[in-house]
Amino acid sequence: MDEKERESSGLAMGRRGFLRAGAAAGALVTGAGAARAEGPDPLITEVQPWATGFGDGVDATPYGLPIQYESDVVRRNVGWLTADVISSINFTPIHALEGTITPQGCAFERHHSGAIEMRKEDYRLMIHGLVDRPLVFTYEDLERFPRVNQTYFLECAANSGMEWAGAQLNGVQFTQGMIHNMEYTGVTLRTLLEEAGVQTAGKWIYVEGADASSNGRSIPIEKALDDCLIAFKANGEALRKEHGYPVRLCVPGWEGNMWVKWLRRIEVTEGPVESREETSKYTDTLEDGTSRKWTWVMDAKSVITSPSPQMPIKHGNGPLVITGLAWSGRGAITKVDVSLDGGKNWKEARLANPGQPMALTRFYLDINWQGEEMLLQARATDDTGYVQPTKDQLRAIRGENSVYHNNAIQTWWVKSNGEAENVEVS
Ligand SMILES: Nc1nc2c(c(=O)[nH]1)N[C@H]1C(S)=C(S)[C@@H](COP(=O)(O)O)O[C@H]1N2
Ligand SMILES: [Mo]
Repeated sequence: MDEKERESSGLAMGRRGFLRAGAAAGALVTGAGAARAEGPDPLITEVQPWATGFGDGVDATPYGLPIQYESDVVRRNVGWLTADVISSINFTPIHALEGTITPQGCAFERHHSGAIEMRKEDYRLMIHGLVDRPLVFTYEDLERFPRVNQTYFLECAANSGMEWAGAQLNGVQFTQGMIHNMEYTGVTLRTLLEEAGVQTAGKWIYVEGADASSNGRSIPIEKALDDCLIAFKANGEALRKEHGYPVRLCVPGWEGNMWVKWLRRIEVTEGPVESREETSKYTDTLEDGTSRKWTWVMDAKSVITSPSPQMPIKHGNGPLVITGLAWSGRGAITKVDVSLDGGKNWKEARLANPGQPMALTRFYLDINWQGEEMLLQARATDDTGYVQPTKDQLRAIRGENSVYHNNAIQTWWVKSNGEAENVEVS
């Protein structure tokens, strides 16, 4: 192989060869690459400040925060949604996250009476009611039961609740961001219920938190004994205060409201308590004005996170990665279809990993974009065969006065300049 051949094959080791290879690769993909080809890139040819001295020592940040350049990837709230920030909600920046795990530091928060601060030492969990042995557990007690690790999404039933009547909020963070997905470590609720001995008359449990709101909810005993988790770690570390430190309940696939934080009491009961949170709230108003209760499961849903209003296309024509998230409270995601034309034609997206039950699934569709306008949609299918509905299909049953459980297909209108807008294609 002579010099020339080595250079063109990309094997040349000299600076000239490296520059040429870099420029060629860049030019293939982006406009910026083409500009680089015109002259030397000082980021490559000049010694940069970060290479002329030392970086931070190992103890500069004993517990690290994201680098300053990522400081816009944060939870955000919508001021007009609630009267104050104590009983309020904010939204996960799902437009800017990748993979499926939500870092606790930017996972949305929903509090009915604010996030409380409790020491582990002050934690008590009581199980009583229709049990053979009423019990109280300390945090240390919980640590001595066999542990499990499970990844689950938590979606607030009100997620997308502002979008019922039409396109409202301009960003996937706000339209679909009442969701997070974490790997929980804890003890199964079944283990603790068996320790207490559930009597045959016990058909429900009532769970409540230690905060002033208590956020009490009734859960059928079948679900309690099936897959609920008493969690004390998330993503490997202690739960953050805002997510229920030191202990929260996980109710996989079911609406976020049931995932009681700062869990303090589990009462085994004959029937449901019919608390505020399951009667005046978290019920679904139907087309005819009546309300449906006990709609616990979060049905299959998906959304494109990029491009989206907060993630415009900035790189011009050529390869474009379309990506998003899909999930189902009834099981695993088996398929996600993506439409570029508002639902007329569909292409099957690539799942980054096989769908896991009741956890987020990441999908991709890699296209060659030539600046054409698009009406981007994603449509999820789960392993029960259920297909995510259009807004019209959902409204035919639910009317427009619903708040909760809006799992309709979302549309982003991507313009030829790469900007995207929340629009409705019913
Ligand atoms: N004790 C208690 N648990 C609670 C709440 C609360 O206000 N108090 N809010 C519920 C609601 S409505 C939701 S959507 C989830 C939100 O969990 P997160 O704040 O970890 O995102 O917690 C639920 N558990
Ligand atoms: Mo919620």
